[in-house]
Amino acid sequence: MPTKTANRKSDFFLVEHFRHPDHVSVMEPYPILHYPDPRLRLKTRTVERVDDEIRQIFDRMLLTMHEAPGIGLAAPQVDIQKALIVIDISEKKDQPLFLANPKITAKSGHKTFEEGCLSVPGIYAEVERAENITVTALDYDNNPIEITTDGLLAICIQHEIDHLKGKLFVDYLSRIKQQRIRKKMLKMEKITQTA
Ligand code: K1U
Ligand code: ZN
Repeated sequence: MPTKTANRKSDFFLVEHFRHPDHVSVMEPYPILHYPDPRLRLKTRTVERVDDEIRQIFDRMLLTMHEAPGIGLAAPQVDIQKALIVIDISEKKDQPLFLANPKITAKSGHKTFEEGCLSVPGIYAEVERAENITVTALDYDNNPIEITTDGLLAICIQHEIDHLKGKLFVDYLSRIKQQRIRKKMLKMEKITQTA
């Protein structure tokens, strides 16, 4: 996992690159887009291969997710329309999963879980998803991988893949709940802008 040294004044971090701790970059977390920003609805493009440019994005996404803090992040949340997600559900935050072009190839069962979203801060709601999933993707080293999983990881992967399609967890809620959340978010955004 990239370790970081905080410089609180500027919010820049010294980040050791994942798998290459001898390579250190100064990085700033990406700004996270908030609902109802229309850019969250843009579809993503698949990446041809995971090269150094993509790995640089992965490293910065991981920093952004850990700083937020969160357990997942998809590229559209930081205004990048590429099919990239990072996830780390480990307690020590040292087991990141980097997935490019993730695709669910099999799913079964149903599981309801109270979800949150870094793009909809302060809102939590129950969403029903598949309980067991199999996912194919390219990993940090451009290797094709297949993961079969359940529990929180399966939920988080489905939530992040939705982001890649411009879909948010609030879309699973009733119209009235969505309207309330939208109003609350716009009010919060106004307050933070004037503060
Ligand atoms: O995609 C995102 O916005 C990240 C989101 C992932 C997620 C959480 C719960 C269910 C499904 C998907 C978050 O990380 S929200 C924050 C969060 O859950 C959390 C934050 C700190 C510690 C533990 C969890
Ligand atoms: Zn989210």
